[in-house]
Amino acid sequence: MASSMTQSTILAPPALDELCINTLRFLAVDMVQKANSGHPGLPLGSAAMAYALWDRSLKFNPRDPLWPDRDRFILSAGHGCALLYALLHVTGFGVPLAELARFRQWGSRTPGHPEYRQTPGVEATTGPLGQGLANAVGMAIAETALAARFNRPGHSIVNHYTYVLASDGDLEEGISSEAGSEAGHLRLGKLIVLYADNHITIEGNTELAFTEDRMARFAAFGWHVQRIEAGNDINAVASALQAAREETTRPSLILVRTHIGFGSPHKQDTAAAHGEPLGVEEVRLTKERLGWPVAPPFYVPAEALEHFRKAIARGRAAQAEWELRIESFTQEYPDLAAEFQRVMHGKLPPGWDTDLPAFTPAGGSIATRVASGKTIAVLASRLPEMMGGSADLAPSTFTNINGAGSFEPDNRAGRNMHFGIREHAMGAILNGMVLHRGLIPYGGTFLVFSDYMRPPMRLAAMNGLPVIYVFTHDSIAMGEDGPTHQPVEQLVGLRSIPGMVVLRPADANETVAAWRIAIAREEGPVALVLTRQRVPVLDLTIHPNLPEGVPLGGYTLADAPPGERLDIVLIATGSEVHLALDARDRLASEGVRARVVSMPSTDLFAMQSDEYRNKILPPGVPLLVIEAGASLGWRSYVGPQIAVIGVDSFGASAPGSVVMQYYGFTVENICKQTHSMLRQVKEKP
Ligand SMILES: Cc1ncc(C[n+]2csc(CCOP(=O)(O)OP(=O)(O)O)c2C)c(N)n1
Repeated sequence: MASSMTQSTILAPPALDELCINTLRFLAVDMVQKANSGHPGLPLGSAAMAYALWDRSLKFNPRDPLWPDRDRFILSAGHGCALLYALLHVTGFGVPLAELARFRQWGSRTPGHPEYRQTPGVEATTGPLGQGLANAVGMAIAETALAARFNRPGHSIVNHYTYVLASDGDLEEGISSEAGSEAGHLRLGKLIVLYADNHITIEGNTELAFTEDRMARFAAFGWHVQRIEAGNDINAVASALQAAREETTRPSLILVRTHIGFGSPHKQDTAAAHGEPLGVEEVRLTKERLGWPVAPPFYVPAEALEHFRKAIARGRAAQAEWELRIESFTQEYPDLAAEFQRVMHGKLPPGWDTDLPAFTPAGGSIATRVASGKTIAVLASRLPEMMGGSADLAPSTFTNINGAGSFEPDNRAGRNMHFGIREHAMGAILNGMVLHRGLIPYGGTFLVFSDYMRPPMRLAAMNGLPVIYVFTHDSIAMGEDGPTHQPVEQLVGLRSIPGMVVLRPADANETVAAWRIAIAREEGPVALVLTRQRVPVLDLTIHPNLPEGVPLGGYTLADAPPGERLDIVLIATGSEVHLALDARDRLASEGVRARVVSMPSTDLFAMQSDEYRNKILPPGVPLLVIEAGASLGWRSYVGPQIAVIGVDSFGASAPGSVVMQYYGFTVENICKQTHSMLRQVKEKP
């Protein structure tokens, strides 16, 4: 009797575990089969290790997916999302079975790749390989920084792990090296990556293109690395996860040998399992092989569901325990606790933007990058949640918060990030910091190198993440470094990203206004585009409407004399606004009545009412745009009757003022173009 009891207690758990793992496998298989598209291979191969994590260690509450101290789980291999949706369903998130049956259909909570805010429990949009892994680095940075800021002896209110499930593609992408190197350097001990080493990508075996020693690579980055040969051995995975958590000073990579399409008689270990349904017959054979009923589809055995749903009680208990901790923290540190709640809710403190710097012409010309640095200094003194830096260009981008220290392994309270020369990872890390919540992150580089971080900027915009980019050296006027460093097509490129607000301020005062917009924006990213060279300061006594004008995207800075007919509107952005003002004066002496519209943000201008836009750009009045960037796009912002002085070729190496002159950015040329436009208008019947 005693021995049979012992036997059943030994046998019962693995049998239940197997049942649970197969539930996940076949939910995913059935989802892909029903949708007739998707990726069954990764879920079949990785279900066991994902189960080991979710069942044995992941701290989450399906009934409150956004509870602040939950562990974060990022499926970096977003194409395998059928596995994630299956996990979310069985553990009791708001993803009912009917939604699994609507995988990849219009309006479902189960889109083709995980999308932030579309599915409860999805922490980050993933799919572009490598992004999720780098997002996780940002989340782990946020956890570490917030723990340093808020935890007190005996009060640990920020204390969670960031877990990633990554694939070969994630590790092949260069961003994984950038982010891996940064994470190793920063000693992010609470970042744990499970790597599904299944030897297969789309074109076939990884031997075709991916042969380096991945463990050695991550060890060289400063990671703790472990290998598991049997990917379905959940005890081995659980032990490795335990060892990873016990390693507190290095991030962990656990290489798990898995088999893509596990259990499929004809597709396991082949690329055919990767990205297409198994097929009705192969689904049947796979189910039979793993001892699963062929019908019905979307079968969830009651015992498995009951076991999975224990996650709800577990999660509630974990959250309740944390809430008790918060309570006692609040009693002992009421101000700090209120501050914690404020930053985690993304609320700005009262008075954060009062008395921001105001610049006067008497102070002399000043580069907008320098004005930005001065603005950061004031904002950061009021917003301790501001944390940012640059991709090794801080002395040029003026992104440092003076006196705030560097965020480094020996100074977790530092607020200046050193991203290294890793723009791509910087962009994705910034996304992860926003996704975590509790911080206002920003990152800077030269505008021309924004190209290196375009994929994460696109995701920031797609997901409405309020990341702030500080892009300096914003035109050919940056000069001597030549065409490799002179941005041309970047402005229009950034403006073409839906949801991105691009602001190119004309002077120091517009820069302050631009930062105010950037900090206040909750709906998505803002790119601040700033000059390297000094530009005159617009006098607020002459242009009192400047602070209210910038948030409208475009506004009249200098008008034709009141009551007189308007001949032309000169629209300029950034440093070219000053040329436009000078040209307006010259044109006045030549009998031409010109209005100058400063348009720091075409995006914000496009959001204004027709009435406002028609007031600023009266229909029928010719428009001349002056912007040292590609002319493409202007017509769509401001209408048909338009000419552009722009840059539609690459730049050249020479002092900035000389380059600008050769490319036509002179008062003379603006006047010449104006007269030529007006002649054409007159000649038209
Ligand atoms: C940046 C990027 N490039 C290309 C793709 C297209 N893609 C999707 S999955 C995949 C390769 C999948 O191989 P692996 O990462 O090993 O996943 P598995 O085959 O194990 O499912 C590729 C190239 C992508 N999603 N993201």
